[in-house]
Amino acid sequence: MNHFKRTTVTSALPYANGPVHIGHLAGVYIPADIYVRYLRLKGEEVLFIGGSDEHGVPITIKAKKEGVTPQDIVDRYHGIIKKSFEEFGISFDIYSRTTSKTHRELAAKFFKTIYDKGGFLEKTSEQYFDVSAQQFLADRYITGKCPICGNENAYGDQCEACGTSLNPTDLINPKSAISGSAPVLRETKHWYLPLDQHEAWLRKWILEEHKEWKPNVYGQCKSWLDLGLQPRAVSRDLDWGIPVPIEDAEGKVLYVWFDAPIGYISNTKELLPNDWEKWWKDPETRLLHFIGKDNIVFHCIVFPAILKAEGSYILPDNVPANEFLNLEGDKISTSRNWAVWLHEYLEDFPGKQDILRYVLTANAPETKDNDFTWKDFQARNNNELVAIFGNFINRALVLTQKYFDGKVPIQRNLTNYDQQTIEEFVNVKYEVEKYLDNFRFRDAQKEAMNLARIGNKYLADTEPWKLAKTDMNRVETILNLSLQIAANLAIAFEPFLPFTSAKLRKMLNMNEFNWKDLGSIQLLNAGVKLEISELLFEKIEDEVITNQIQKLLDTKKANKASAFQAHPVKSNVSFDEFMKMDIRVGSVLECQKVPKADKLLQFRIADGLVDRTIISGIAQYYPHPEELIGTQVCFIANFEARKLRGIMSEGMILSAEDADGRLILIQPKAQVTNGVEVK
Ligand code: B3M
Ligand code: ZN
Repeated sequence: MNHFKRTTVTSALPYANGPVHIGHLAGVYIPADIYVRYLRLKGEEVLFIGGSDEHGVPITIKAKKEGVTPQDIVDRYHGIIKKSFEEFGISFDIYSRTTSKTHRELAAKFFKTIYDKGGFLEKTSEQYFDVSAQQFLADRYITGKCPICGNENAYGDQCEACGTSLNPTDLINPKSAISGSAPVLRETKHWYLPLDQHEAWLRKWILEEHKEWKPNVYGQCKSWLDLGLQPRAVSRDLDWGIPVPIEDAEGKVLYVWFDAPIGYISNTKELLPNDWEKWWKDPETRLLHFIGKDNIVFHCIVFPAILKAEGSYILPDNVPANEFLNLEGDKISTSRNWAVWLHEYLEDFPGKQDILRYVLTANAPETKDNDFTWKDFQARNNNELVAIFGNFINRALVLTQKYFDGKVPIQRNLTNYDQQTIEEFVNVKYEVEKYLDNFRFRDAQKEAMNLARIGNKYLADTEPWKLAKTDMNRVETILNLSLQIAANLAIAFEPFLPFTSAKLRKMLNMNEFNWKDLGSIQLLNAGVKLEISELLFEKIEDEVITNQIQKLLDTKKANKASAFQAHPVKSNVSFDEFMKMDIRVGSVLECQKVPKADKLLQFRIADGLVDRTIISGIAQYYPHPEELIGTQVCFIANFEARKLRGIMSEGMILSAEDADGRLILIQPKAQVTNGVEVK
């Protein structure tokens, strides 16, 4: 690690088609910000790059829905997102956007350089074309009947009813979402990044040379690499994006995942027009990408392949991706409005950004998905920030006010107990560093909190208020050391709680501070007058929390009502019609993921007669399919057999769809004979 001269830190560029919520903060922006602040405090050379991702199909769809231009959409949300980040103290050196001129030029130049080197494949394929609108259709612009579950409104890339990922040509009776007409297949030419040709060096680079990457990141890369990489198209037929900069490419733009990561570089260039290259090309620069888990393949495989193909750039040294944050036990979802939006939080909790920062770090989804709950938010505020951190600072300041007129008292002879306390908090520094260096932010923050615990214990054990009657010299030393601990807290918490640290520094009259002073007991000079203290944190009452929970319950209710409206009761069926459907129970003999289809599970079912294979689009809800072996499921035995991803599927397995779209298998509660009917 030491051979690096400087560090370039990037954090994922959020799509500018909606505001940001706590999941974004917890997964990406807070960890990145903590890390950058830590490096800055250490005096290291570091650059923190952010920006909005302003291309891609979802933005065009949103614009169409609202009857405005895509540019209107990104202008609106870029502003909202940028403001939220500022308000939460995310300390970007630049927060720009992928519609900037610098970016359009640089992304085009990237493409051209790779193209000129012969780094792309050119391939013609058949894609759906809307004749009346005279345009090719992005996958999301095609709807039709899902071949798996029969949902009439499946999209060309996915059926949202059964969760299956699809190709547009899988849809039965495809329709254009633009004109409603049936699209036709037409030939179109695109450029592909031949990832298969990059596979060998990627394998070596990741699997052998970066074993230190977080297990969730390394594991995802390994499974992608083990499945074998395929060429990926880097262009699209779309009218929103950066035009493919070569001849004969009319109507074609760069694929959003080609241009977006280049945005990190463009934004650096915009910030430092004459000095950007060393941040991206010097092997002595360490490049780090902070992202969420859904972006791993793009940052660990696709973007490195793009950089390598271009030829003059460094590759990331680490990609500390996080898992997802849930909210009160449910997946955060924009469409279901199941989120705590940052701009709404600020309305409800003005000035309390650090509390959210603290709670999100304490619960960061570092190794697995994690849950945010309002009760936990309250408990962490009341029992940790108020009762431990705030309480210690308040006691140290109030006592100093009382006995020394608010001036830092002198430090006299240290006792053994003082020495012991000092040793403990010097040790905190090394622990915090160790965790921060390994991107373990929750543990780092927990360790920093120990400083306040040590301070509280020190005051409780030494009881200066009792000594004040007999031994004022001793009281001087005790309060001096307590204030030194308070100053240490201001340094240790700067990366985590920047607003609190600034307040505390002001109270303690600390002008200069840096990381290497952490552990020192000479941070404050005797005689310095402290500012009148204000409370750093205040208790959050039950009522406030109940209100937030009620707000979420209301959302849930509204969602349930609209789910019923979205799926009204279908028209009646007669008994005979019902009896036509042959539903039976069978045992799962085998169950595994279908290769290269992240939503599909392949079952082998013992149906009491012969065994049969059934494909079901539930893989994302059953991450350990082997655990289903031996259980019984219900299936439609007389469902017409169909071929899916080259596999004959002979039936349909039944699941219940929860309000949030989650699919849960219908399984008999007691063991029954395989092949019996469900009536
Ligand atoms: N905008 C995806 C996302 O927000 C994408 C990240 C781009 S990083 C270059 O999840
Ligand atoms: Zn479906």
